[in-house]
Amino acid sequence: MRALAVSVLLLGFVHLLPAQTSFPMVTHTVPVAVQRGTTAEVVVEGKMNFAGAYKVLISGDGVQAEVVPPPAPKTKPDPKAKPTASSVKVKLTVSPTAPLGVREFRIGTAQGVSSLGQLIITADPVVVEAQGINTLAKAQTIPVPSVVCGRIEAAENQDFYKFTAKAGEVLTFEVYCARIQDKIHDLQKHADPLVRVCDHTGRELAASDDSYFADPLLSYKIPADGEYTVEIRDAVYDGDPRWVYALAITNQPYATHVYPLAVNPGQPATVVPVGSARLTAPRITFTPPTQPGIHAVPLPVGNGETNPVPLVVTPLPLVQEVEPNDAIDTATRITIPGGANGQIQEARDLDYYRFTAKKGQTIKFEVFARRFGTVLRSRTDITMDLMTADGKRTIASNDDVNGKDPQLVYTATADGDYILRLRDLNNQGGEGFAYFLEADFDRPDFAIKCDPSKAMIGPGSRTAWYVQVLRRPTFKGPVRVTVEGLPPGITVNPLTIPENMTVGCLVLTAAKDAKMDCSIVRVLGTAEIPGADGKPQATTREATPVEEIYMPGGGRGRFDVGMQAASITDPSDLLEVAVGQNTVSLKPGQEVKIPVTVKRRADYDKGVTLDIFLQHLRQRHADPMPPGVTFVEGKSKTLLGTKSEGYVVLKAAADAPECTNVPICVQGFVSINFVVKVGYASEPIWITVKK
Ligand SMILES: [Ca+2]
Ligand SMILES: [Ca+2]
Ligand SMILES: [Ca+2]
Ligand SMILES: [Ca+2]
Repeated sequence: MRALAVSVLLLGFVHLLPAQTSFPMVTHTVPVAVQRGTTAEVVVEGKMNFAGAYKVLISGDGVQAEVVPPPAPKTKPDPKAKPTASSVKVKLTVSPTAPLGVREFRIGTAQGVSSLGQLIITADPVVVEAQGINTLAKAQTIPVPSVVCGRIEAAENQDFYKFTAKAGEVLTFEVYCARIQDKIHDLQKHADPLVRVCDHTGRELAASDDSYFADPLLSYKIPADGEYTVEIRDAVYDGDPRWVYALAITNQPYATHVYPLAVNPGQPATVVPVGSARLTAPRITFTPPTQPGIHAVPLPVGNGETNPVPLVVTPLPLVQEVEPNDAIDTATRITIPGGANGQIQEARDLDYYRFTAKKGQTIKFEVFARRFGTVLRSRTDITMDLMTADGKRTIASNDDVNGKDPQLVYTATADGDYILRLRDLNNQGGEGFAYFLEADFDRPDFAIKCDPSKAMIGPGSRTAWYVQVLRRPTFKGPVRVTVEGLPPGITVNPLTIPENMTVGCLVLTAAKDAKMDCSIVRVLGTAEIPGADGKPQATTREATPVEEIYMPGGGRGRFDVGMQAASITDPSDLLEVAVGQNTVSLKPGQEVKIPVTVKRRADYDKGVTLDIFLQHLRQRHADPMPPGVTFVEGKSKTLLGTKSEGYVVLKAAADAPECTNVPICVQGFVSINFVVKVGYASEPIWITVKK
């Protein structure tokens, strides 16, 4: 069965399209890397329908991307048949100064903006895998430095590349493969690539399996002038035609990590690189970015620069751990607010820190080291214990909150000293086990997320986004949500998420005369937060878009991404979801029944399901109802099948608190497959509860 699926993909047949209209789903890009300073064409492949592709949205600066129109068909197309395409060619023009690394993109098509794709901007020339290089004897010759783009296209696939190198050269081999699959909507099985460097006889000299999470990376010093090979394959000899990779081979200085990991914004800093860069530059002095946060920054070495290296930029005053600090009486002192740079130098290294707190102060300790889905790839999995000053009692412990990084929040019960102990969970240590410990008062703050991460809306139609607020315990206020960068013709309702709610509903409406377009948008949350002087200050946070991931077996997974996008499409399956009333005023204990009518496009005759929640298989991803108001699914008619009339019943509990004009909407969902549903929203329904 799988072999059949493989051949269908390889031959580029267009899949049988379901009657329902889906956004196109990107699975992979060939080749998956483009050299900066060049113009190149890549083919973006995927599922569903890429017909009518007209625009490419790409993250970051320095890259222009456009759709290359397909050649005119050789035979005259059937005018009644819907045009279909399983791929789209994209032309990329990359400026010589474009930042290096992985970029996110989406394709705008007549059916909607696609799920997320990723490609890589490289410094070195791109080489494409040749056919039939699956044995050592048939290895493909490549230059150094270069970036080979290929794929682990089938089970048992091994790709061999040969190159010449000189004695003493230090080469670094880095694979981008697993990391460009995490955000892919429909790629249930992921690659676990490995690389092996061999001499010309095939004798293994060095190998790497997992370095950047599942992606391999190794540096190797060439022992003698001659020819060498590098092999890439899946760790268990699995394969899939969608498993594309970029294998970068460089003789330039490379740093996997630096110590210290955290630096102050815009202030010259000196770090020790880990990796081949150390051979040319035992220490590197540079000026970090001015924006606090997690960055990947190329560091100056000689006349050139390294690869982008992960760094934390923080305005907090920084100290470095002072070894030995493996016991309470040698603990490194930190002040709050402040931060400490440390590393787990060797197996079983313990790092003790001492701080002073006053009774009632709430302090947040957060470690930055290794976070899946970010550039932070320290080798350590830190676990953290908070203890009394004598070390006799453990007050709290934490291992993982953000990826493998721990976080602890503690309200001091007495004035005095406390101890914080960091160690590696697996009792390992060494180079690259660097971490940054942030210690700050738990300030009132919030983050927001937006689910889903994209919208496809026909003229005159609507869809909904659900915005989730994640409040620090010390922040109670309302958050006003706004959207920037919508394509002309799309509007959203005003939205303020009150202090007793965590989810808000944004209904995106396309005007009846809206023209087909798509754009990258930013969803922003603004709240009044006490500043350094204690006075309220308007503070804005940008929402993290949540990409829907199709999980093996049919679950709806979610993955944080960087690009939120909205699109105006051709008229889609549902033209309108009309509700009997757009304001609801309830007294506690009262119930209301709202009639719902869906208007289908003339040729759309498949099922429709109504919902107020964003949910899948009873797993609820968003509930925008005000507290005490419930959606009584048992009394509602939501399974419309091929009919068009239904209703939803809402009920305010006897103790429901009062609220004013909280927006919700009814969505008509059209199922594309076991996971994907396209939501068509009603206008906002404004709910008020009044005693
Ligand atoms: Ca691996
Ligand atoms: Ca240490
Ligand atoms: Ca230590
Ligand atoms: Ca951990």
